[in-house]
Amino acid sequence: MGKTMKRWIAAAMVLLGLAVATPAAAGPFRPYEPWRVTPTWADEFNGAAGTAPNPNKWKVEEIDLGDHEQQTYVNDRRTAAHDGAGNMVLTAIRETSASGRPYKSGRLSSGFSRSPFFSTYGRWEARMKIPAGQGVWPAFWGLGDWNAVQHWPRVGEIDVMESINSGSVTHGGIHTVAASDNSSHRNFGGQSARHPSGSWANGWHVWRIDWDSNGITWSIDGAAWQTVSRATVTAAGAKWLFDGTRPQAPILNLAVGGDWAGPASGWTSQRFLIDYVRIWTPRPEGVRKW
Ligand SMILES: [Ca+2]
Repeated sequence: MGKTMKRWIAAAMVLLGLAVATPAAAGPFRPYEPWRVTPTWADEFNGAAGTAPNPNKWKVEEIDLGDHEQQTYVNDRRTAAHDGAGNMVLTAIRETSASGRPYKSGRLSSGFSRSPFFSTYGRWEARMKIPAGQGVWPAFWGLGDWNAVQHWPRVGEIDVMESINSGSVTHGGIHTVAASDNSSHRNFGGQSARHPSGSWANGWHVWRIDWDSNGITWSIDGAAWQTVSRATVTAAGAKWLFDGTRPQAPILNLAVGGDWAGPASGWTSQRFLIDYVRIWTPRPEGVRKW
């Protein structure tokens, strides 16, 4: 691709509110070396087959959300349970919910569990087998403390992995607010490389973020594909909501439909498998230098 074309695309991305991954200005990307972080929280999902998510780690949310999503998140072993083989399985099923939505599905949030877990900086990682199909929208992501900041996106959101439909690419980014009014939605991030054989839903993959006070880097299977830096976000007139005072809580869900993915069709059941969620925090001497 020519330099002019690259510049044009970069300009277009800025206009669209998408950050161009430009860590070069602040030095080369350096993910955390393993000894720079220490494990602080994890779920290996080793429960017996058919058992519920650990309530000390996850709240099975029961909620209807907007955006034309077609699922009701229910507390049901059919939509959220261990498989007995080391995985959590979130299943979307075509079955009318009590509120009249055409699908039921599962959503787990650590922030509303019996022992709410929030974390700042470090490494977040999950090994997952995502589904593909029209209208599927699996996600592993983080949300700030909703009880403290009952406003989206001022609460802050980090999407480690989102995939819609075919899963040919996956998405990662942040949602924040404009600095000017502390309210208007701004997002930064983009999509991963296209999977060489067609879909990231073809098997197990590991999605990760490395996060410190200067930015967040996304990777798949150990290969970094995007960095959104604090400097990029603030230079674009948006707030960096992802510092030490605003820890995030991990969430796993399998949404159906919505304005982004479009209405579901062509299937009656879809399974989103999660082998583990592991979170590390930096050792004091381990702050990444950019
Ligand atoms: Ca496991």
